[in-house]
Formats: sequence, structure tokens, C-alpha cells
Amino acid sequence: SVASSSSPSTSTSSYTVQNRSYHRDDWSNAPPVILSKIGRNLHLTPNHPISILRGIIESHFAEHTSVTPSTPIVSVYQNFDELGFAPDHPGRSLTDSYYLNREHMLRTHTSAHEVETYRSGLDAWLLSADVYRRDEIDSSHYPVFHQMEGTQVWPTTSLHELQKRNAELAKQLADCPLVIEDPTTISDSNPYQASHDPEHAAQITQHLKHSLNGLIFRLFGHTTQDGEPLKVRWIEAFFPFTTPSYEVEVWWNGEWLELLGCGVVMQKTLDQAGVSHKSGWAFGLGLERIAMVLFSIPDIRLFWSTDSRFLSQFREGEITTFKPYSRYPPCYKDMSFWVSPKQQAAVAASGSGTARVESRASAWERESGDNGGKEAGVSTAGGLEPSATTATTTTPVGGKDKAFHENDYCEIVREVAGDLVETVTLIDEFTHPKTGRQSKAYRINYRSMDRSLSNEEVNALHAQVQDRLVADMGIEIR
Ligand code: FA5
Ligand code: MG
Repeated sequence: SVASSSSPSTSTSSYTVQNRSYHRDDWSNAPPVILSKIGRNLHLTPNHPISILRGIIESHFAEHTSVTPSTPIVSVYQNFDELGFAPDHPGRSLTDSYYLNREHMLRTHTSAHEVETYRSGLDAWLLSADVYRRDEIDSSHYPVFHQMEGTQVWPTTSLHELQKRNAELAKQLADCPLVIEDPTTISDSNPYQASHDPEHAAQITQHLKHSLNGLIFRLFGHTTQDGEPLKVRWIEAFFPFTTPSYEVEVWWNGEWLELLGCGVVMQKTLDQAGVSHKSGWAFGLGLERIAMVLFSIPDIRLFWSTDSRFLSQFREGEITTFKPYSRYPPCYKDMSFWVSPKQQAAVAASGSGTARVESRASAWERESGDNGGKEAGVSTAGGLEPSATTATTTTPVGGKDKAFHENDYCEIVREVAGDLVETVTLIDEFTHPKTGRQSKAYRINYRSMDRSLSNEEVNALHAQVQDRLVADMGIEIR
């Protein structure tokens, strides 16, 4: 139940979400269209692919307890500070996360519940939930998606038991038909923790890798790409609450698609939870990403469809191939504009922003550029090393006066066009040599999942999108 005005930055002085009231302040940026997703719980909806996948993973990890948090609203402390995120981590920025106020936010990852769950005394658990991020718009990104956190910890005295388990798991994986590439090594950039016995840390790392390779085998063992067994690769990563850290990707539709992040839990994270005598591993996986590959679902928006032609295709416990009931034609419109002088000045003054806008990189996932991998690279949710960050403004500058950010542009497009927008792509940008003014051009691709859009309808919608962008961001159409 969401009661709030249609313009989140003004009018009413509080949000009411799930019968609780949250005061608004200068940090509030969660719009009603996002809050309205709370309670949809795709991960708990019977016969929905997200829920089917959750169930399959839960039955694979039979010794793990399933946990479901009751609300996506967490404290900023839980989402970031408690896990060791630096005060200037870019994920905290208003352009990347949704805030109710300075103290409360929509969780950006299920890791927000790690400390409280360790504190409850569970040693092996899986926690699934909806998470929220301001992000780019394309077929694999949506501002609301679902993650599953999984962890296993043991008393620090269990080295021998771990060695035994690892030997068993290695045997089970011996004839796995997947092609698993794992060039990762322990190094200064991805070290064991100083407080860990290296042999023990190595066994935890091995158990993590065996457990996840086993899961991937269970899920994708019979999947092929162009007739070849599925290729999986492990790459080095960085998260403030794990080391060593990794990401796992699969080769899918001609690119590396990131499925999950993981690592050996930082001892200080376990200390926070009062379980200093335990150590172990954690992972966080994107349920949509895996479901898209497993069920052959081509667009992440489909998960939100209420069309029975989508929903009727799936059965609890079964992995079936989605048969597109139609592919309606796309219709793209380009928009060229001058960035407002004030927004341009804000970018120049902060000495930041530009790089991110130009590279389309979000604070959560950054394309590496040189390995051709989608979202491959060393940085992730937890991941951007402070040196690569853009400064987070501590005083939010609203509307037309703040630095142009692509996530703001995308959010306005989504607010007006909803799920009719398929992709938003930067196609051109330049700085006028004489005036110094900055120009950008975006291509907005419109397509409905359920029906054919007429050209008139798209023209009207695009005009509306344009008007809102001009009004809210002060851009000047060229
Ligand atoms: C995290 O969120 C970490 N909390 C994961 C983690 C947990 C690391 C425990 C270590 C230990 P990341 O931002 O990479 O990491 O997101 C994890 C996964 O969520 C990604 O691999 C991807 O599968 C999925 N994901 C991320 N952003 C989106 C998005 N916008 N839409 C759909 N899926 C997404
Ligand atoms: Mg990542």
C-alpha cells in the first residue's frame, strides 16, 4: 500500500509504505512508480519463473535454511556501513540508489541482511528478496529485480571436515560437462585475510567454488549455446565484505553475462554479528539473469507481465523454454539536446560525473571495455575501488541544477513510458568547439511486450517523454 504524491520531491512530507510512515527530507528520491512494486513478490508467486528458480536452488542446497525478509526497506547503515562500504562509495549516491530519507532506503542487495542473519545463529542459509537500483535501461536491467544471498559458515575448528567435504564435492564434479574456466589466483589484489590460516582460507574458497560450480551444473548442465556445452568463467572481483572475491559469468548470446558475486566473508563482518568464532563464504546471485538464460526469456520486463500468455507457460519445479507469443515491432525515436548550462557547470565543478555518463557505467556494474564482457571487470556493487569513484554529493542538488546523470534521464523516461520503453542508448555526444556547450543524443526504443504500438501512439508518448525531460532536467532540444 503506497500513499504518496506523484512528484516525490515535493508536496507531502512523508511516505507511507506497508502501513509505516517515513518522513521525507532532502534525500528522498524514491518515486511512487518504484514503491508500487513493493509487495509484488515475484520470488514468492507460485508458477512464476523467478519463484520456480528460487525453489530449484533451495532444493539443491538442501542443508540451507530459507529466509524471507518482510520488507525491502532497510537502514542505510544495514545496506552500506555495516558491510564496510566507504562513506564516499558511489553506490550510495542519489543517482544510483532509492532513498526514503537519509536513514532509510530500498535495499540495493540482499547482502543488507547478512549481519542480522549471521547474528540469528544460522550457519547455512539462503535469503531471497526484491532489490532496487537506479540503473540504465536495456533487456537485462530493470530498477527492481531479485537476488538470492547464500552463505555457509563453520566454527574455525572445522578445517578437517572441510577437507573431507571438498574431496567429496570434487568427485561429484569430475564428470561435469560444463566448460568451467577459472584462471583466478590468490594475489595482492585478491588476498586471503591476514587473520585467516591460509590453508583454512584455501579450503573455504575451494568449498565456495565447488558449491557454486555444483549449482551451475545442476541448473545449466544440460544447456548448450550453439550446440556447445555452456561456458562458465570465474573472474576476480572486489566487495568490501569478502576477500578473496569473485564473479561468475556464462557465455550467452555472444557475450559474457554476469550471474553472481561471491567470496570468503570478511571476519569483521562476522565480528559485527557476534560470531567471531566462525568463518565461511557468501554469494549473491541475480535471479532474473539466471532465469533469462534457463527459460530463454529475452527481456527482463517480461517477468512483470500479468499477461496469461506469459504466466501460463511455467510450472513449479520445471525448467521449460519460453515460447514468445509474438514479437511486436520496435519503434525507435532519437532525441538530440543541449545539456542545460547549469547541469553542465555542476559536472565541471564537481570534476566528476562526466566519465560515468560517457561510459554508461553505473556504480553497481561497470563494463570493462577491453575484454568484451558485459559487466565483466573488477568492480561491482561492493566493488568500485575508491580511486575509481565519483564523489557522492553530501548536499543533494535537485532538478535542473545538478550534474547531468544518465540514470536521472532514464528514470524520467521510465516514469512516463513505463514498460513500453525497451532500451535507452547514448548514440552521440560532442562539445561545441566555440560555445563549449555539450550536446547528447539518445535513441529511445519503444516496444510493447503484449501488443503492437502504432506510430501515432509512439509519437505522442515520445513527445510527452521529451516535455518531461525538458521540464525536469532543463535540457534544450536541438
Ligand atoms: C552484489 O549485489 C553483491 N551483494 C553480491 C555478493 C554477495 C558478493 C555476497 C559477495 C558476497 P552485484 O552488484 O554484482 O553484487 O549484483 C549481483 C548480481 O545481481 C549480478 O551478478 C547480477 O546477476 C544481478 N544484477 C545486478 N544488477 C542488476 C540489474 N539492474 N538487473 C538485474 N540483475 C542485476
Ligand atoms: Mg557485479
